[in-house]
Amino acid sequence: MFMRIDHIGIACRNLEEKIAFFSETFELDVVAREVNEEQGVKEAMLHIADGEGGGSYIQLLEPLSDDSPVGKFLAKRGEGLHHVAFGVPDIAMAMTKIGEKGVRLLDERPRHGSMGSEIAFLHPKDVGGVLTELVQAARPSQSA
Ligand code: MC0
Repeated sequence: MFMRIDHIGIACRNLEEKIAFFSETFELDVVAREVNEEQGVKEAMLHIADGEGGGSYIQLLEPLSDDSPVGKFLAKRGEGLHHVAFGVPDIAMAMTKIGEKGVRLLDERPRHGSMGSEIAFLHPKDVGGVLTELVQAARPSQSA
């Protein structure tokens, strides 16, 4: 079901500072920046590698407000690893199959994610304490 790790999401208080650190330290290019109002984040994608079905990235996340998911996470746990996102070929099918196994889906239907992807989250309490995201990458013609 999982094709690859699409990205790991890292929560931070200052996006520009963290972009500078990760891009300089690990020699990674920023390939996308976005404000996602629905998710309450300002974010940047740093490219690591390309693989079957899409690339893999570090995603840096700064909250748009204190009561957003990332804002609450920062207040409770501080900066650090926020979620792990797995690439799937068909997100609707993956959601159905995983939901049938008793894992709580945090989204009833796929939502808009980075770079034209479709995303859905799984409850961290049902996945070993790790907030887990499913990602169906945009087809090349959609991501331009
Ligand atoms: C909360 N918990 C986490 C967690 N966030 N555990 C592991 N990793 C995380 N990131 C734990 C808390 O410590 C708490 O455990 C319990 O879950 C309930 O948390 P809460 O602080 O009371 O907050 P809730 O329940 O209101 O919300 C938590 C929940 C929420 C995960 C359901 O944040 C959510 O729906 N997240 C999905 C959307 C999201 O995160 N969007 C931002 C990234 P204890 O033991 O203390 O009870 S958007 C994104 O990434 C997009 C742009 C993309 O990839 O393209």
